[in-house]
Amino acid sequence: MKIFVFTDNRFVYQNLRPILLAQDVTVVDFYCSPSSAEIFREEIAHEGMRCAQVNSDFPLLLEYQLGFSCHSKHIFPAELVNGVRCINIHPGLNPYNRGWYPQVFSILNKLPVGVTIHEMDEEIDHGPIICQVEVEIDEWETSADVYMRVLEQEVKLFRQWAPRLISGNYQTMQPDGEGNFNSKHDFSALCAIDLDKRVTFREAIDYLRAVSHPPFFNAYYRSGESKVYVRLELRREIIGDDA
Ligand code: 0FX
Repeated sequence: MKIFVFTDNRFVYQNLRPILLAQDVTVVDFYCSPSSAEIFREEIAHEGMRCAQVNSDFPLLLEYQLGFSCHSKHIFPAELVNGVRCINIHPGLNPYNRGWYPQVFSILNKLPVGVTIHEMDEEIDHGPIICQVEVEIDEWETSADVYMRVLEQEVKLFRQWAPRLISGNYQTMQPDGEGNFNSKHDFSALCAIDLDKRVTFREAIDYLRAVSHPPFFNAYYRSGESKVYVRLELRREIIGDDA
């Protein structure tokens, strides 16, 4: 069996690759988008990773029997998802907050987050679910905290399910409705702070922890010619019953 993996995320690549290489498979080829070539310089030079444009180079992918999108930033074309069984490893709990940075939106809109492994169809983060696991969000967590736990669960779930994902020996379930979707543009719009907007402290803290993800600076407000970036740091101290 020949498998391709498309990824633009180095952590995900480094953790899922050994799991896939340990399976009983003839060929596993790893691809990244040309825009990720720099972050995968070492892997391209020494691990045989290749660069391809999934939407124009898809004919070469039609010769595989199974494809994985492991945080690939590019949408698989209809010809590919209809021609090859394609599986998406997604850091969100479908159908809630499909699309860009699910945990950011889940901190804000309180919809569940987690990991979903699903068969791909022509829509983004859509299609029959193979398995998923929810990750709870605590009140003291930022986007970065939640994301780290989501990735831990993602690696665990992928390890548990890898043989079945490869053999196709699983049953799928339909997502619980269409849910909701957030784009890259929605995230950019979210990052612009309106200093005159009236909110409660709870809402302000929820907003700031949702957009806090070091090393990135996301949220900002404008001051004259400048953008001023804001990032929240939270420290939790357990005080016990008597405090
Ligand atoms: O690869 P990935 O973890 O996932 C993203 C989407 O969230 C996911 O739904 C899609 N399937 C996949 C293809 O792309 O994203 P990332 O490695 O670019 O970023 C990881 C986290 O870092 C993100 O959840 C939030 C945070 N981040 C990232 C960037 C680039 C920021 O807070 N600001 C940023 O500018």
